[in-house]
Amino acid sequence: MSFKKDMLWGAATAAYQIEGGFEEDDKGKSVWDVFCERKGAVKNGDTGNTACDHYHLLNEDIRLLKELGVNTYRFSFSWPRIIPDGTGKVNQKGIDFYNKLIDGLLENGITPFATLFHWDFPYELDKKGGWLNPKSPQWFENYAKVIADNFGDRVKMFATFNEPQVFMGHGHFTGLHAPGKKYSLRELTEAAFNVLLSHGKAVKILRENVSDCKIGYVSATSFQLPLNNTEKEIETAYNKSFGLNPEYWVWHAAFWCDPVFKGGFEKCENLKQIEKYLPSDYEEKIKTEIYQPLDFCGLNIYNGNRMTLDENGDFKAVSYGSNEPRNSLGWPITPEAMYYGPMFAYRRYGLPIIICENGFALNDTVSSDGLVHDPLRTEFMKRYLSQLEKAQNDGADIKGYFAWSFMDNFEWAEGYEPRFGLVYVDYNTKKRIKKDSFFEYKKIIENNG
Ligand code: IFM
Repeated sequence: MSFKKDMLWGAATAAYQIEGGFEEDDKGKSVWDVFCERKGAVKNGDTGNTACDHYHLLNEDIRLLKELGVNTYRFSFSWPRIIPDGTGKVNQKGIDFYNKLIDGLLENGITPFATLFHWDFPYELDKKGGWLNPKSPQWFENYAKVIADNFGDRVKMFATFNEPQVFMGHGHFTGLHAPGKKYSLRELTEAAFNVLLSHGKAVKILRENVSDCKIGYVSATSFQLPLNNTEKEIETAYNKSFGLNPEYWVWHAAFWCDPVFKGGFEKCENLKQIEKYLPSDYEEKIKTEIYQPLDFCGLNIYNGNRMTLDENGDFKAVSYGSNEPRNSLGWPITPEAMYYGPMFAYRRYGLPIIICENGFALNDTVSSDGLVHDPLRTEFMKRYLSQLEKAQNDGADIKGYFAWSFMDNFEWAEGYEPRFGLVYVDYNTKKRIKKDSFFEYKKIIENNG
């Protein structure tokens, strides 16, 4: 395998999943702090209160990143750590923590890549209606300005949102994630549109206040994967991947990505059913407020849906076999998602592609030799990366790859059981152990493939 010489090789995390220090140094509560207290909300009653204790073990974690050899590290800022009430007074101690992180990364030659929002919404703002409040885009804009003013001299790579599909879909529709809401379709659409407006405002503020920065937006993905690769099948898979299904639109790439990357939804029959919930001037708002020039399209790719054509040449789903391999969360393993995903997204949006997350959950254990042997994770990574290389060779502009995750962490409603890390975390002692995949990924980085 071989990638372009300026390839970004990174590892990713998110604030709530690793930091801990949930009520230290004047941090405000996030919706996740509150959600975890609900009985039965998170498996085994787990919480992110201490998580990996990254808040205190920051220097050790930076040393590990250095040893891993990544040239970039993707982390997220905790909005309520920086602005405890969500708007208003800035918490200097929160700023100090991220300054230590950013300076430590830069001293070690690692480019910081910061996500503004990876799901830990300020609880105080949730009490005011959260994303449903028409003021939410201004709240987010104000937060983005604080980020720009405090870190923009050193952080030059940003993503506004991580996987809006998931924090809206699970947080505000199924109720499985914080804040656990079950909105009506009308409420959901209004809140989702406010998220899109917030994205637009944040991009503008970052551009105005941070010189020479690169800004993107990170989508969850669930691409359709043609089984036989015929031209007709590929076309059908592409169209279906970006089709707007009115019942499931909150999970769809087209709803979340077309306004941001293309400046509007493609006209289709199904759009009519969603339109009734959107503001009457939504097209204008997308063009003037949401659609801001971006530098990259961030994709989180774990798997996709296999498909083929039926005897009439129409779309037909191919189910994933019950005897085929899965990760410990039961997710299918479909390496070809790492080919078709970037190919389809590049074709539609024409922006450089960064794989912002890709990884494999296992119930890793420490062996009697004190080490963690995870050959399946390495195998997974190699198979997916070779598909990414194929996409690059077939013309997609691939700029980077981030392993999810740098270390084991709090997997939201699933708690601590699924482990995605390259570094094992003993949650009792907080001891870190480099897994075999850590060393394998290090070799991949050293060889640029
Ligand atoms: O852990 C999550 C992450 O926060 C968002 N993307 C998917 C990962 C694995 O589920």
